[in-house]
Amino acid sequence: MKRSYPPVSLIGAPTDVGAGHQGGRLGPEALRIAGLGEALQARGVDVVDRGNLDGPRNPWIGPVEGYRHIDEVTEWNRLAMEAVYAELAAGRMPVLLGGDHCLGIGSVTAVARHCRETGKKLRLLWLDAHADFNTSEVTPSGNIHGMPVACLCGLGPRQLTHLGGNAPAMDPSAVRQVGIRSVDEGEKRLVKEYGLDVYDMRYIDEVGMKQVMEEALAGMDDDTHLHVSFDVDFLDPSVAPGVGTTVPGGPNYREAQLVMEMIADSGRMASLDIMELNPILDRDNMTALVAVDLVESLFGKSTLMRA
Ligand code: NNH
Ligand code: MN
Ligand code: MN
Ligand code: MN
Repeated sequence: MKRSYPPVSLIGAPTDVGAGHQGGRLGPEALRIAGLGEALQARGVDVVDRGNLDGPRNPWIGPVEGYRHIDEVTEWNRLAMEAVYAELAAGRMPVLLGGDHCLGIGSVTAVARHCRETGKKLRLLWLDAHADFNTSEVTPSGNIHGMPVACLCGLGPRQLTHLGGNAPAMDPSAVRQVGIRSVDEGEKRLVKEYGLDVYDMRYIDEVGMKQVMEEALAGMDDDTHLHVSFDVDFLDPSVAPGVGTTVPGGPNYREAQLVMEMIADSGRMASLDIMELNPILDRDNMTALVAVDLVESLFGKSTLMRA
């Protein structure tokens, strides 16, 4: 089936204030150099690049009361939330280019608001090696990129949980996490307590990616808004070395393509984050090129063969 896509707006969020390595702030530019906009245009998608958000610089200091750079994180997320919301309200598909994954707070808070206002059901597909469900009490690092899903579910500092006015921004029952293979000790307890639907690598090994994605995408209908939050460290480090927190044993290139193809086939993706790319840790921009390749599949590149 040939599908047509809504017009896309690329939004750069060049910051690494939520991460434990510097360099993620170069991510948006690396994705542009890898040809993200042109690749989507070549697929017939109407693409506008809104340029970069302009937030505070990375102060590069240690955690205070369990959080690193919380005020800078809050300001970047406020900017991201407003930019993403504006695109959705204009009937466009926002594609947020990180930047570190703390930006998922602003992005998904905006999507959740849009869903409430338009009567859509939110489904959040979190592709990541990590559960990103830490709090200031259990975080091993204080880095807020390890906390966005918790914040979205109402667990975290007020300035982040209430970014959109009320908390929680979303219900944990809307979350599907795929690719998970690094969850911190205290974080595990919280993930269970909140009942997150986690498809970890063990489960992927056992039943295969096809069944995992069928399960993760099940139950959506015409009224579902699917938000895909793609942390590039979801991928195995052999295909995607350019991230700050690599974890061995991730999906290989073909498994990742299948994930993207099945999302494309669902026809429900209405917003997207591409997060955690760190060009300083990359080789010849290869991780950005792989990310662009996968995003092309998200927009139906491979489905032609099956028409
Ligand atoms: N769980 C670790 C932490 O909280 C690492 C998080 N890093 C990520 N998450 N890239 O996706 O610090
Ligand atoms: Mn809409
Ligand atoms: Mn993440
Ligand atoms: Mn991650």
